Amino acid sequence: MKIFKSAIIFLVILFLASSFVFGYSSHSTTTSRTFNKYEAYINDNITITVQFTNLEANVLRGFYYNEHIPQGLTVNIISTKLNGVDISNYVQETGSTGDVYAGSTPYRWVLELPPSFEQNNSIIQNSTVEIVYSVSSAQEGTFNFNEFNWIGYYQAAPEGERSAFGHSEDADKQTITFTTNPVTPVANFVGSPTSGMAPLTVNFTDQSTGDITEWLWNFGDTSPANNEQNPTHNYDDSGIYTVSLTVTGPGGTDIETKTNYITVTAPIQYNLTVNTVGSGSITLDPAGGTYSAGTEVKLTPVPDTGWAFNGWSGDLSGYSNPETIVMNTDKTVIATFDVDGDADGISDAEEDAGPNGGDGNSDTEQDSDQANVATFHTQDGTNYVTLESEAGKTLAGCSAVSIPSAPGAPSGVTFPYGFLNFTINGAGTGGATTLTLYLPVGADINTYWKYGSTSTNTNPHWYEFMYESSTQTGAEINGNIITLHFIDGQRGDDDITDDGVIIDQGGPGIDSSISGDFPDNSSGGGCFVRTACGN
Ligand SMILES: [Ca+2]
Ligand SMILES: [Ca+2]
Ligand SMILES: [Ca+2]
Ligand SMILES: [Ca+2]
Repeated sequence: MKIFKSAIIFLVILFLASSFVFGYSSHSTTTSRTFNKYEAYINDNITITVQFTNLEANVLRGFYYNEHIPQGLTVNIISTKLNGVDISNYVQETGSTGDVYAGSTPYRWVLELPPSFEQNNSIIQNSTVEIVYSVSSAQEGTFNFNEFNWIGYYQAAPEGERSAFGHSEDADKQTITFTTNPVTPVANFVGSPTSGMAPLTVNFTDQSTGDITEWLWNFGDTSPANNEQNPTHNYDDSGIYTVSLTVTGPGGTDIETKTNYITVTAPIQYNLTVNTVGSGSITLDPAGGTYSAGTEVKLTPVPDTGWAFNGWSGDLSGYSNPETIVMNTDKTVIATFDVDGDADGISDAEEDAGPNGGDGNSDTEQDSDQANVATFHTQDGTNYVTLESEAGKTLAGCSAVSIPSAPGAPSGVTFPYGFLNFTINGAGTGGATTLTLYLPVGADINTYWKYGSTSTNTNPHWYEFMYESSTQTGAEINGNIITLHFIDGQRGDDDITDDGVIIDQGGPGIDSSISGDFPDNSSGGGCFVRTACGN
């Protein structure tokens, strides 16, 4: 039983070393035939190693090893060793194709010739014969190695037990394949564009030929190497850059270097000059005042205490606060500041120039004297709007702002009055309050959108702010008059905080997807258009 187990373990080891094979033997010997690989390119070599060991106490004489080499293969004898020592005193024989099996040629390594065995390559117990040779093919093809066998003579054994032999079996068969040589890579590429102003984006296109498995780009700047086939690279700094592409495949490697290939020129710089009228300053983002062509600069007017921003001139116009400008030439911008007696963010001069002689909410008081009423131009300067918070509350920081350029803007909605920015103070912590927005007579809007944070999404985002009975917040629209319902800290309050302060940035819009005429106030039983009335 113990022997049986050992045999099983030995066979498992043999199986794992898959090319190590047994075959049949008439005496106690082992034979293996090992291939260093089973696939090769044409004209490349596959090396075959044969190992024979005599395990019997008797000396084995007259040993020869015989292979049947498939037709079409070229054989190269590499070495023959007895106990690790090269021997040359043996005979290498080659037969004719088909003289034993059709389609193969016998190759024999004859270590000793009977009857005298003068070569003296006797194989004593535990001696090993190692035969190494290689095969190659000049053409593609699959070749089946079927048979090997050996013969020897135990001279001192009893009569009838002297002849010895062994041969391979089905499990010893091996198929090898020769495939077409890979095409040697030749590197080449183009880049586009090859010149321009920093920062320059260049699209590189691989034009290499051959069998390629790996690309390695060096763009000539300090960036790390790139392994894409067709990369895009940004050159941030001016300079002249040499670009190289190394391609590698089974057939070799090649490099294409294009010296001084990419020319990046320094960007043109433009100056932004800012001037002020009145008492205030302008903050620039990015700061500096000198910018590369194409830079977008954000300008924020900062009035001194008691003053308010009142419009742009020079290379900007309108009232948007803040405003952006694109630097494509030298520019000069003037911000006008005027006294703001009621601290709502809109100057006296601006409020006094508003509709109805400066009384936009028609309460016979000048809006410039009312801290809860602010009248001012919309961002493009073509219209006036009036904001009125409840009596006892005050407005601050009122301004016209551009429509946010952030993604997520509602399609099909236009904002003819831009966006409006304001803060209501004195609402009481967690308190509810309303703001009345007076648009020009004849305004025909049907929605109100905001861009800001909500408790369910604290990242600024677009959302429609029509009245909801469930939250009691949102816009009710009645012709040119809009009532905005707020609750401190709730939907619509951009600070989403119970602090008694309502912050709003939003705008009345026209949603083209809402078709038909809108009923006026009288036809809806007192309900406003597009509100949750009746729910
Ligand atoms: Ca004012
Ligand atoms: Ca008034
Ligand atoms: Ca006012
Ligand atoms: Ca608040």
